[in-house]
Amino acid sequence: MPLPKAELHLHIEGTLEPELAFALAARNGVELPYADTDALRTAYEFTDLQSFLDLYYGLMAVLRTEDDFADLADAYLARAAAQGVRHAEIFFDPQAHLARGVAMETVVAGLGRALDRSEAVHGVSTQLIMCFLRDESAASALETLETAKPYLAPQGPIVGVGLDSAEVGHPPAKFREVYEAAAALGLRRVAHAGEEGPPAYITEALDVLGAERIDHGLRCVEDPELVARLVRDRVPLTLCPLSNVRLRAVDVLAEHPLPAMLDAGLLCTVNSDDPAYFGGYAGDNFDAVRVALGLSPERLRELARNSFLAAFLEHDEDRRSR
Ligand code: ES4
Ligand code: ZN
Repeated sequence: MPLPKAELHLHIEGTLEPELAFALAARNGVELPYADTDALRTAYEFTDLQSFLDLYYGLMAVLRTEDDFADLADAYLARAAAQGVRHAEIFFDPQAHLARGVAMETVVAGLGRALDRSEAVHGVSTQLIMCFLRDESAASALETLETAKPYLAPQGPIVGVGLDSAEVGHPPAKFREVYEAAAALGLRRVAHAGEEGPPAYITEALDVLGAERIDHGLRCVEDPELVARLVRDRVPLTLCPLSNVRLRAVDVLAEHPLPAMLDAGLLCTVNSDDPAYFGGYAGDNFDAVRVALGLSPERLRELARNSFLAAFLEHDEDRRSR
């Protein structure tokens, strides 16, 4: 039995397996520039974040209808459930779909259909977090938030905002205004920072964007003062070990700083990021760090416990203190 866990760093578009990509391409009459699923998998030779993103955005061309988004999310939730995921906070990239002429309604209704049945069908509770593409303009992010208004909690499934895509050269402060607007709407706030970008981006995400959780945050280890702050303030980090290896943030998994980060008292969680591209889902990431880093059963339980502590779930203590 896999450890029960929450998945907090998962891009739904990154769960598009080659088999489903080809099935959706056929259904929608989209021509893919790969002969077959093997050829597509062979193309997964990333050298950094940008080379991955180029392939990732290209393959999204097959996602066109509400059914496509529902099938994508349902396939992910089934796989996640099989690996012990009981709660998933799922990212999506609305701008990547709007730019292709796919409406917000299509995306959210499709994802929402799968999410609505998830507890009953897969035993996985869910929330949706919309990410702004940091290599697009701040004005585009604001426009996207406006478009998403009918779909925000509590009426809709979107509980929070995030920030993703190409990090270096696009510091968090660029998105101050849209994060202020999101906070005013009662949305939760997270941001990718310190994946490829410097530790200063993590500090900025906390100070300027009010981020409650940092996605990746790996490069905090370069700044002891920042580590001390993250420990003191119990800021969760959503680490993605297999992603870090595939995108070369670390050379090999055995050199991942996760054990040192846990020893330092950081609230680390282990997640899958883009599992169809990086070689595994949440449980696969747990297994990989267990083997490569020799994590003890206590450490693995700590990681699983951290995932629920860091989730945007209502905790018993919250309820009692009301
Ligand atoms: C992403 Cl690994 C990663 N980093 C930044 N943005 C992303 N979007 C999807 N996967
Ligand atoms: Zn990510």
